[in-house]
Amino acid sequence: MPTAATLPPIFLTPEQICQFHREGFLVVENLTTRDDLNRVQELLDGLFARFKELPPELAFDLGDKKHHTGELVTPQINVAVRFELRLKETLVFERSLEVARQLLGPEAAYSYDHAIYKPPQNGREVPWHQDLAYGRNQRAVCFNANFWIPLQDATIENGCMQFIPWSNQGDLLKHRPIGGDPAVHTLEVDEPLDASKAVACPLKAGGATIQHGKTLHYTGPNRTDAPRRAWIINFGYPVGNTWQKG
Ligand SMILES: O=C(O)CCC(=O)C(=O)O
Repeated sequence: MPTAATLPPIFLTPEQICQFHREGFLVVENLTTRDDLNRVQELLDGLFARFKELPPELAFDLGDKKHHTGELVTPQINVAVRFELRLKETLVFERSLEVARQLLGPEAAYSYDHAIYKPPQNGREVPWHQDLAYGRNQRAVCFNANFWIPLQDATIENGCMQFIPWSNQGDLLKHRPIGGDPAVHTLEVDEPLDASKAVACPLKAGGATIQHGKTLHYTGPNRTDAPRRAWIINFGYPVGNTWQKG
């Protein structure tokens, strides 16, 4: 894996930029270094260690009812940079912003972020959904790029990202909380879905997948004995007056 000294500059090709806008996702390698991922993990581990002290509307379980007693299945911290500003000083943040500007335009800027940890053998998928269904910054989400950055290699076994190509070109589908349970935060598509064209994107640590706000995506359960950690940063392009910089 490259070091900060050997990391190549990232210039997306016109084909990569077109693929992102046409098919709704892109895989990039060598976005950052092992040392930088270690730093991100150190900062995020610090936040997960004080999960219960964070505001409950921002730190909750994605794999069960939003709030419950007992072990967390898929803990998530939203807007992690609000609690750990040093995340914005990492190389991966800087280089993701550069890539977002190549995809969206020079005014693209940080919009929000979240961190999702899947504990070993967590037994729970994140079902098919479109981020736009969550409704935050709805207009802006049409002009955004969501960087999913695994902190270790991402595999089908530990829950890498999977996408349905071209789904970004279709409609926003009907969603509901998993199982129709209003105590659950996590949404699932609530209409027939043909997942036979899904593309799984295993990824070496240091890379990222990037998806559009309407692209259907999914991650499987973590079936390994090691945690699967990911930091997700969303960059948006200011459109109209509904968009707020994070
Ligand atoms: O990290 C995961 O397992 C799920 C990520 C995801 O679905 C998202 O960022 O929208």
